[in-house]
Amino acid sequence: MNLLTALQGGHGDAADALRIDGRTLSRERLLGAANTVAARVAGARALAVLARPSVETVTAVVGGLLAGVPVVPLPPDAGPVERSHILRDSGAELLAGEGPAVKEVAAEIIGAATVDALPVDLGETSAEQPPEPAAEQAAFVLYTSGTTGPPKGVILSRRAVAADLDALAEAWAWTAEDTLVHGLPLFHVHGLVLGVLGALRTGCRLVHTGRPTPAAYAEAAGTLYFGVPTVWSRIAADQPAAQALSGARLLVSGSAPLPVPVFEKLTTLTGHRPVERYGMTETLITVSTRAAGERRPGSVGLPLAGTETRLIAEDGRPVPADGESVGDLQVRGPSMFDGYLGNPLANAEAFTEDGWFRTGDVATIGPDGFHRIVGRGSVDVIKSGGFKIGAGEVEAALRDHPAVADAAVVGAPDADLGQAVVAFVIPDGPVTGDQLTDFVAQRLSVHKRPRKVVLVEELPRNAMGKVLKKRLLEE
Ligand code: MCA
Ligand code: AMP
Repeated sequence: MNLLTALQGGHGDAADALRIDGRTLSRERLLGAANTVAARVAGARALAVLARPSVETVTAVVGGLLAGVPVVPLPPDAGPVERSHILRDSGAELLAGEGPAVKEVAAEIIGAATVDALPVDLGETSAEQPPEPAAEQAAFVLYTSGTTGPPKGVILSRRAVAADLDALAEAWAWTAEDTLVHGLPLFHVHGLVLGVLGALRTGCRLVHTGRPTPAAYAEAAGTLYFGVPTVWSRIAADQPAAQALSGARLLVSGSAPLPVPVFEKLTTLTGHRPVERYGMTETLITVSTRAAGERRPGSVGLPLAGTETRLIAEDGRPVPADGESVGDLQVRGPSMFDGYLGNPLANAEAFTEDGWFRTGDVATIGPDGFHRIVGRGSVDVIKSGGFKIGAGEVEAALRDHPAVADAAVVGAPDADLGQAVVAFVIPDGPVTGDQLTDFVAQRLSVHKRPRKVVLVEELPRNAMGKVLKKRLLEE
């Protein structure tokens, strides 16, 4: 099984087969430069990649995949706490990417976790391609937040990635004729696995806009567009940008719920009913509406080919597929991950005894098989702008500040971001909300920063001492 079929298979090529934040690369040039990366990383335990949206990042990722070395994307804005956790936990020995940037980052983190900088040089090329690694080998270790503790490394095999991309290609009629456009970060499933490997497997052109602004999407003249709901909501609010997408073939939303009014506004302005799909870092994309099927607002549609889903009640009994009864959504199929890296406890909790993955999402399934995601089981997992943020991780960062006695973090409803991170903090000395926001932005990633900090004298707690987050949300 070849993973990057279109890259290696000699499909039609063009000088601008890939356009990433304004710079272009043919597939031939990408393969040649990636071969040189592959030769340098062969045998490494893991390859970290500084995941800025750039041609160097894509080359580094492809180099790791060609060599069969698990690729660990590092969020480019991750602060020292998050960076050193990812590097140490993954065991990455090398950090690849744009020359000056990787050298700078590698120099900074020495001490906390040691990695050697591997600057990508697009001027270098090699025709020597390593043999295709086994399908069971890990393609990626992607870090994702849970309810508590630091982010966990999700091991995704080459087989799982290939299976998911093929199922999506079928669901969305995605072919080499498409031009895929998006501006999503290259350190998550959405932007990297679907948004980059999808293009290298189907052979379609790729335009990465750098940032996912309405103007950049409008200018890109694509056929297939990916976005998180925040991106679609900003496009729906920008009439000329939305109308410029009317010539596209398919608009796809995912990573968080697409609000029904945004679905409807997009339909009016673009003439397209968006496809909505559902997935997780651990499972890849598992449920989607179809290019050639009904696209229903508020629904993520049907399981992809090969994937099975079920709803389970709190008492463990099956929940009927009547479109109204809610249950915990469990999934299994060919795109599942191979466990959390070095985390047997989390692995044991993640799967049922009979091998189904507990998504943590609450859903309904209709008699027609259509799935509706109605929420998450835990208030401690926040989705803001499509990013998953663990309340516990932000709380721990806040408690590291000398003027913080305690903190509780919630996801408050937000018209732009879906949910916004809001922190309730008991101060232990003079401090402002802005200072605490900057403190988190610098230690973790910028998107994990609280958008609002409320200084309080105490936090509401139950008899067990647990913070009553639902009460905080009501406030
Ligand atoms: C602001 N900035 C700061 C601070 N405040 N920097 C440092 N300290 C601060 N206190 C800067 C940022 O660096 C950034 O700069 C700029 O302000 C804007 O940042 P921000 O406000 O965070 O941007 P936003 O407008 O809120 O972002 C919206 C977004 C973003 C673009 C939609 O949320 C996004 O990219 N979301 C995609 C998430 C995603 O891909 N999720 C997929 C997960 P500068 O502009 O210079 O950078 S995978 C998944 O969920 C599953 C599998 C699935 O189903 O897909
Ligand atoms: P991540 O860990 O970043 O991969 O995020 C996975 C989570 O995103 C899922 O468990 C859901 O809560 C959420 N999610 C992804 N797609 C959708 C969608 N279309 N509708 C509702 N929630 C979604």
